[in-house]
Amino acid sequence: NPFMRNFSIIVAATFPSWGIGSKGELPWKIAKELQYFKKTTTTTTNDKKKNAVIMGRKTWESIPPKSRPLKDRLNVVLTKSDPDSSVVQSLKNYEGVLVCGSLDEALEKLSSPPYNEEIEQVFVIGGGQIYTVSFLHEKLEHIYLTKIFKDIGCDTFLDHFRNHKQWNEEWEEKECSVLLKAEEKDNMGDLSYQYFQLQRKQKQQLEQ
Ligand code: FOL
Repeated sequence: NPFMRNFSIIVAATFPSWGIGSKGELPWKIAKELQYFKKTTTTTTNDKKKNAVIMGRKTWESIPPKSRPLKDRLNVVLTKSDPDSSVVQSLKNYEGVLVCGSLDEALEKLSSPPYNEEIEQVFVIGGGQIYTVSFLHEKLEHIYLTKIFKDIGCDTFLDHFRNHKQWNEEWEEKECSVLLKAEEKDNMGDLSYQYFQLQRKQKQQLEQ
């Protein structure tokens, strides 16, 4: 579908082990990094528009109940459960949450009225299963990656980067003035992390 819209991924992962989660939660607590997530996914250039965040059902459940739906953003939750199931019914109790059966269905809905006018940017925010599908999608444009330089024990990984060690042949760090560096202490001790923006390399660059 040529009218399907582009989207970005936003993810924080341990580097170089590419862990993203443990026991259904984020395995670290970095308040400033979460603020960066909030700011990046919420900010729009047109103040009449909102962004959309697409997530899997398990990621929805991992967000603290007081923080969900993520405010000032359209929350799109993916589940393969039957529309009549209790999982889907309870999701529909939340106002402004859109439930879809697949990433493609979500992107198609976001490409048609009223969302095509109301929604400015689309972010996939996880988790593991949804990132895997997203990395293979031709409409994926940018990756907002936070590398956390610590080998924290995880049970969920960014399989695409973990398995394709040559991922940096396909993706390049975007030249951007807002490349931020940060260091902060968390409750597990010293932790350093860094924000990256990746974009797909041009065909010509790939052939070199
Ligand atoms: N990407 C990045 N860079 N960092 C993340 O922590 C992250 N987390 C997810 C997806 N992509 C990410 C999924 N997990 C909240 C909690 C977990 C979560 C995503 C979001 C959350 O509570 N967000 C609030 C911020 C609340 C706060 O500042 O304490 C929000 O409004 O976005």
